[in-house]
Amino acid sequence: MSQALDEIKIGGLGASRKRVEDDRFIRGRGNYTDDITLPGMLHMEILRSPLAHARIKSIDASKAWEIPGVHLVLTGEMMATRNLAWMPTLSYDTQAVLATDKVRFQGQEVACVVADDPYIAKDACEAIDVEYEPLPVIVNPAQAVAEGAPVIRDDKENQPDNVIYDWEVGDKAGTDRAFEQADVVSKLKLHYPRSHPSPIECCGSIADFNRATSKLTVYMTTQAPHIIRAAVALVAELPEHMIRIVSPDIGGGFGNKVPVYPGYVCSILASILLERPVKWIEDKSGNLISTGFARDIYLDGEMALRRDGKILGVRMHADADHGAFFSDAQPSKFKIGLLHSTFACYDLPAAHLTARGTYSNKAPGGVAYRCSFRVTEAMFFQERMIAAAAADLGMDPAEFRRMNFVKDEQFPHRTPFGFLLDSGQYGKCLDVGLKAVGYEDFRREQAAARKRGKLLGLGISTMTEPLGAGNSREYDILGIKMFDSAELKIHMTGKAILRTGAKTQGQGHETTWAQIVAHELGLPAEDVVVEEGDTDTAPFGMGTYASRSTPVAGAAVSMVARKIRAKARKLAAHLLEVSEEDVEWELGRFYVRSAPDRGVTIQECAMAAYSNMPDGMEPGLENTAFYDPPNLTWPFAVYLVTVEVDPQTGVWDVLNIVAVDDCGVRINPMIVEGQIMGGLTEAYAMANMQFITFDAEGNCVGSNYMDYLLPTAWETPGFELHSEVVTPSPHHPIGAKGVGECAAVGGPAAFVNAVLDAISDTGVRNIDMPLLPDRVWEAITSRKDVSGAPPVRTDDSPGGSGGVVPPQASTSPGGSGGVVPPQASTGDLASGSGV
Ligand code: MCN
Ligand code: CUN
Repeated sequence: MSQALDEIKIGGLGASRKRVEDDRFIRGRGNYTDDITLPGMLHMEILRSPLAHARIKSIDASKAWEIPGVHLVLTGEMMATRNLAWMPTLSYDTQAVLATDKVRFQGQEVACVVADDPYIAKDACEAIDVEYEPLPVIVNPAQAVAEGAPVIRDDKENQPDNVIYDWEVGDKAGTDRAFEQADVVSKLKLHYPRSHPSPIECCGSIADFNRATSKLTVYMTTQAPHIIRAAVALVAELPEHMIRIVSPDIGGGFGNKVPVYPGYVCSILASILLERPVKWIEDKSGNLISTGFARDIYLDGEMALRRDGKILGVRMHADADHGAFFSDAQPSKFKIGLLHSTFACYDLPAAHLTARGTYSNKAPGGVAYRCSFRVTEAMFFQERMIAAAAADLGMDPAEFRRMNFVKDEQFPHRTPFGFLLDSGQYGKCLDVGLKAVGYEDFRREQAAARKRGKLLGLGISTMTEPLGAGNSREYDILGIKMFDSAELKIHMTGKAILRTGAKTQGQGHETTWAQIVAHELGLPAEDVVVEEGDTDTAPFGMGTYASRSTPVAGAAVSMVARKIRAKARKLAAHLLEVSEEDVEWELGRFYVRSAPDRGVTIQECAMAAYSNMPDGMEPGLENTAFYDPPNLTWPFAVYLVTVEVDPQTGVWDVLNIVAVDDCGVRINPMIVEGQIMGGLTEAYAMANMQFITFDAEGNCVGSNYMDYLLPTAWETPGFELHSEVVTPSPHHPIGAKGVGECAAVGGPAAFVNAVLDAISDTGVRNIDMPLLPDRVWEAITSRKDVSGAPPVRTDDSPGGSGGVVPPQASTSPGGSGGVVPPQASTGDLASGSGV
């Protein structure tokens, strides 16, 4: 009798298995960095700069040293003696660990104190006397390139200005021709404001240097432990095999925990100097003010259109504000991440993108927040531009999209920017979404409601995201090729441990990787324990970001399980006393082809690997796979949002959200839905309430949860999720595509398009995020766009209490430029008018 195992029953592919990690989390038994206490451990706190740009005239730490319980005060000067005042970033720039010459953003690390407890350390920080000489401040790209702008990075040779890069991609001549042939040219310009991943757990590290063994162990909140090990080896010049990076449980990463932060480096140096464990746990304001933010990009584009709705070409320019150091974690070939994935799902004959990155007196960052390297900005611009173009043509936005989609039979499809899309059914996803939202009925209702003065709107957004970097031919970070890995050890009783080079931060890898093993080997998922994040035990991998884990590490899990199965087949042939060619496989069991009831289970094969292997066979049942994907995976999604806007107040309420996600084969449908709901919540937050901005002096406005709003369950709308469209990735071993970021990437434009649709009678083409009620109200009453960086209201800002950005006031991003001298009155920041 055949021992057919039901895959769902063993927790294999497609099982909505409960997350195994949640058991410890909901019992309060998680093991986060701050939960770890080591014998003799000291505590470190950071002194941050109150000014955005200032020369450091002197630092007097003598009073701090005198405070009882203080063990060490680190300053830039001391770091410099060990060549550690500066460190390399992941984008071939340098970043100050502790400031020596100047401070370049508010919140920059100036000194560290290590003490018996964090309170003493904090008090001692306040006892450090720093004398600053304020310098003119730059808070946007227009100011950065304005004439006479102060050079922020005067520490660098060959850096005469504030430009980090000028980059271009695509076909300029072909795009110019498309515009010559266009019947209609549609234009759009917008700002995607700075946002912050803001995980609930802040960043932190515990460095533990043991002089006796020369071993450095660092427990820390990193999404990419092996990259950190490499960085520590190179920066601190320590031997790599003497460095162990351990990422324990992580309370959310969202991209915030990819970069290398000064706090990590200082805790390591302090531990080496003091030969005691040193713990640094960032506070919330420190996290919001100084660690990797995202976006802050000005996008300006136009679309060449034929009268019948065919898109002929797209031209785009991006101005990205990277803050004081270019510290993006992104593939090194692409200066502005994968922004050129924009319009990938549309069949464009030609496209051209130029991008300029500039320094400013703001915290460094720019790339990471649920985004796969700026794909969020790419998709936001794409779907806002598509909506604007449909309006200019007087076409239905759904039909306009359908007409221009890459069609099912066109895959694999090469985009004009050079990406190769693997698979998709875009039209089908749109159909499912339109039906679910009741498109035709809503349009009728909307028209009827408008007659009664009620403003209803429907916004559509689609997204396709390049997920799974590498392949190693095109993708590397600092020259390290992007691939990933999995190691599987099957013990003699058929229980197993799996380790990968990825690092879960809430995504549920401990649950889903075991499901892949269950699918490949027929072992019950509960018999497979998954471990990630310890560089001493995990195989080398590039970590978890860019939703690359399923496309790359997940593929490696399949591949290593298949290696194990190949060896198990030999063991089965030996046990069954037949030749290997006569052995067949079904889930969990090998059997003799001619006598199907003669079989052995995978568990029996495991036992044989340790107790009864054939002569000459290497014992054991363990293996490792490194997986270098042939291509990225390209999930697709359609998001539809309906809203009602109150014309009296500009307040808008979400009526309905429909999400149709096609991420290929779903390993765990419940986890996928959780990822989509989380992403939609963040999308709603970005569209509705969230931004971190700066006044003219570079003061960060929004470095606390009073100003930087996180949506709770109370304000988050409900979602209707659809999973009926499944287009497997043709090159992924189990046909899965990434999904972790999709909804955060594609979601924001659906909300904005919905609000703009509701007020379409006003002729307003753009309101920049966040769509706060006052901005929406301003647009309705002025019948003008409300664009630019979010305004900061001050008493003396032009327009008095208003302070709303003049719509599209100038042609340059962020306004007319003009550098603001320090301590000058706060001008209208958003228009960049300065003084
Ligand atoms: N999955 C699945 N079937 C698929 C695709 C994915 O079952 N076809 C499952 C995976 O097995 C995994 C989860 O969904 O358990 C997410 O997988 P994937 O899309 O591969 O994304 P990663 O695991 O690489 O996670 C990274 C992604 C990123 S880049 C950000 S940012 C983000 C996100 O995940 N940060 C998160 N989701 C997050 N969710 C939580 N809870 N916390 C974060 O910090
Ligand atoms: Cu861009 S945020 Mo996720 O890739 O860690």
